[in-house]
Amino acid sequence: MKQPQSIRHYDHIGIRVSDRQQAVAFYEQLGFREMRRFDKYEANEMETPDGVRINLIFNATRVLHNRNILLDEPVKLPGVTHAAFVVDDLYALKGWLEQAGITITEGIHPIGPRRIALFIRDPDRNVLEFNQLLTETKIPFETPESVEVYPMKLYDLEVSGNCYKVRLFAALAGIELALEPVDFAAGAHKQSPLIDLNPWGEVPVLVDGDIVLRDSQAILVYLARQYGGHQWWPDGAAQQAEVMQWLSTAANEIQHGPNSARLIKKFGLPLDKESAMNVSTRVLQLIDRHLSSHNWLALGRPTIADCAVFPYVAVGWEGDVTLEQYPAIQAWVERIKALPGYIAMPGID
Ligand SMILES: N[C@@H](CCC(=O)N[C@@H](CS)C(=O)NCC(=O)O)C(=O)O
Repeated sequence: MKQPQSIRHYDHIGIRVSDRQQAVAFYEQLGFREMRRFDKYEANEMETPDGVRINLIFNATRVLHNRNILLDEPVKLPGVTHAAFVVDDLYALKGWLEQAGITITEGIHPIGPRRIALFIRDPDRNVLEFNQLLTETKIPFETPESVEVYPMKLYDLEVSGNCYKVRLFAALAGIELALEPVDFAAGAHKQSPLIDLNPWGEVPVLVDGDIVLRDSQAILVYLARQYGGHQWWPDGAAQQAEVMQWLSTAANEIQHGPNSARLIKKFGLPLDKESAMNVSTRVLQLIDRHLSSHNWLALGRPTIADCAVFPYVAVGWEGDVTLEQYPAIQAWVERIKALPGYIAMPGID
């Protein structure tokens, strides 16, 4: 159906506050002037010299603990959470806010390629965002010291299929990772600093700025969602669940089947070989049946589901779990190896 009218731009943003005097004084500090009062609506209208308007609505109850109920509570309620204003020079604003004693709740950082942003709160904890828009010739966030750029780091073990899942996906999706080899033989994964990052004492561990993640499946989800794009981690609930089924298979049957069999044969771990072989047979039969009518594990295209399941299936021969009986799996292995960006690991060519 055709839209009745095009929406041209914002007229104003309504901000509910609990203390009229305090709120008006705060927004005046930021350069808004009260232009109109709407007493019937317990509201006013304030405007900057550039014509940016807000309406303050004066009927808010003061919230205990000074929290913003849309942003600070663990249960997230729907609603418009904040206003974002454009300024010419965010660093000048930052300097002014510091002088004025207004707390900056989030310092200057890029949000996407289009803008850098900082956040403050008004006396009612309403969130205000300020943006400086970036153009191709003007990229101020590259220089200031206040913005730290972290290389993403993967604590890695070359012969680990779990680490390889992450390396493989990053290579296929063109995501840059700084590999940090872990001295497994010396038990580095059980000691500081790694044990502080992952109390499980396992690799892989991914560090992206202040985000620290263990578990290869979780890392795949994070990388795909954050950096990989829709191809690898879809938006729809049903599609995400379809991928998740296979991530669970990787963490369960593949872990206790081909992975365990390899740990026993190649690394001498005291696990139950018979159980590992039985689990392997069952899961490989299921996967082979699925792949006899599908090119990929989920969604009809390569996803992180393939990256999660592939390593220990393809390297299972090191634990006597071979693919001779599974022609559809063999063909899928070849399809994965033919993907652009594919990388190998020891035991898989
Ligand atoms: N669920 C974890 C398992 C990780 C895991 O078992 N990593 C092995 C190397 S492949 C490890 O670090 N083992 C050390 C240990 O168990 O002591 C994942 O998927 O990343």
